[in-house]
Amino acid sequence: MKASTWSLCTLLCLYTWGQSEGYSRGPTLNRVRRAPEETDEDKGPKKCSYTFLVPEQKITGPICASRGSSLPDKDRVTRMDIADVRELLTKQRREMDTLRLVVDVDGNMVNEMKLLRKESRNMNSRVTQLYMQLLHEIIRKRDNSLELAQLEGRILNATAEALRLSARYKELEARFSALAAVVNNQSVLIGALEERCLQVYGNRRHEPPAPPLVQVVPENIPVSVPRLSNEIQRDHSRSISRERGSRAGPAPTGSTLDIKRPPQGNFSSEGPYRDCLQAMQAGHATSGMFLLKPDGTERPVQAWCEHDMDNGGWTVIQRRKDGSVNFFRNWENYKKGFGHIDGEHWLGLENIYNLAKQGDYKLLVEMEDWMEKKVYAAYSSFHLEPESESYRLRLGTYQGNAGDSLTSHNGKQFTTLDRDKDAFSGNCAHFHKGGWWYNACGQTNLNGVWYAGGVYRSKFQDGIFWADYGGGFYSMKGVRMLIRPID
Ligand SMILES: [Ca+2]
Repeated sequence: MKASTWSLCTLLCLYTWGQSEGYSRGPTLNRVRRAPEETDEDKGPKKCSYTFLVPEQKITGPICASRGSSLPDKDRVTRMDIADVRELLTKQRREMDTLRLVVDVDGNMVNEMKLLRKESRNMNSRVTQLYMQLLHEIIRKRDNSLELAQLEGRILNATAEALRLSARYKELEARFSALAAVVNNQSVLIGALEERCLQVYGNRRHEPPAPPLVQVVPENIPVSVPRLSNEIQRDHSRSISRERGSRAGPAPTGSTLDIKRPPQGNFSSEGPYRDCLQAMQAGHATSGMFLLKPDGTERPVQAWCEHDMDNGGWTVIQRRKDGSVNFFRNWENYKKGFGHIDGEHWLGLENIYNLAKQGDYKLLVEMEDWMEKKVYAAYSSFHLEPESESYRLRLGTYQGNAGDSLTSHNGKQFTTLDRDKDAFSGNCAHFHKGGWWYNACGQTNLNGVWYAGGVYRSKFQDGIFWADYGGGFYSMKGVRMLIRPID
């Protein structure tokens, strides 16, 4: 802008100076005007002209114009110049406006650019976030696949272990069979040696042949191989064990069922009832001792009623649990009953006969091995024939998981040491150490000797055995025989 002003000023000065020199050198502004002709004629034919090229500059400041006692030509030139300059100014103002507009537009564009940049930054951060999520997801999946692989490894290990245990179990089973065979052989050997001894020392007396042994390795083997033990829990049982060596056999115990025992704990003084089902129906829902008086009998009998299983109403007719009662007894004892109602006992053949003849009864045999596994054998019907028939056993069909070892005794009479009703040439009660419905002699005797530990070693199978569960040389830890009217 200053440059433009300066140019104009220079122009005006030069013009003024040209006038003052009398156009001696004939300076002319070719754009503006020429000097009057009379002046040119005065000067003669010699003419000289200058051309000033004024750059087009924007003029915004004041324009220097000389006034005063100037010539009319000078005034005219100046006015025209001013008009030119104004036009120039207007033009430049327009340009300025245009530029301002451009600047405004540029400003908007800048703002837009800023917004776009901001948006871009947001997008970038969002993309980064998504990328991190993706990365995290990939890592997580990789971890999952690692865990899956570990789990698969564990399953494979467990399977291998199971196979190994299965093989081990089979091996132990084979060893058990071998040991059982050894036990059998040893029993036979002991018998032979004993016989030899008697022959040598001339002490031999007449001895009835032993009954055949039942199977030693049954279908059902108790959960694990139990320890081999011949320990008998109670002293009186040990005396039986000692007496086993003598050929005469032990004398049976004489005491009968302890009915005079003072009532305690679970004893109910109400009743008597015809059986435990009636006691339960009379409102006694708790298991315990009750007085029962079966139809047609004169004296009540104490019995244990089991109400905590299978709808209740069960009458216990026999129980073994700890070897506290000797079961090697005579006919009279087995007829009347013996033992303790809240512990080991035999309810008595006459009582059982009287109870079961009242209606249709069923029998349940509960057994527990030395691994505390419980099994059972149920018979759809049960009753005994009268004493004149030696309380012959009458059973229905079997159902259960212990195996059916009692059906072979069905229809057999009861045998005790002093009353031989079995099909064997000798007395089964003598070999099996307890009264039972023997055949010759049979697959089970739940009134035998209570041996601790399960497997026992004896010349005869005189434990509490159930051949289909554990075999003839496995003595059960616990047994209960219960009867109940059929629903
Ligand atoms: Ca016999």
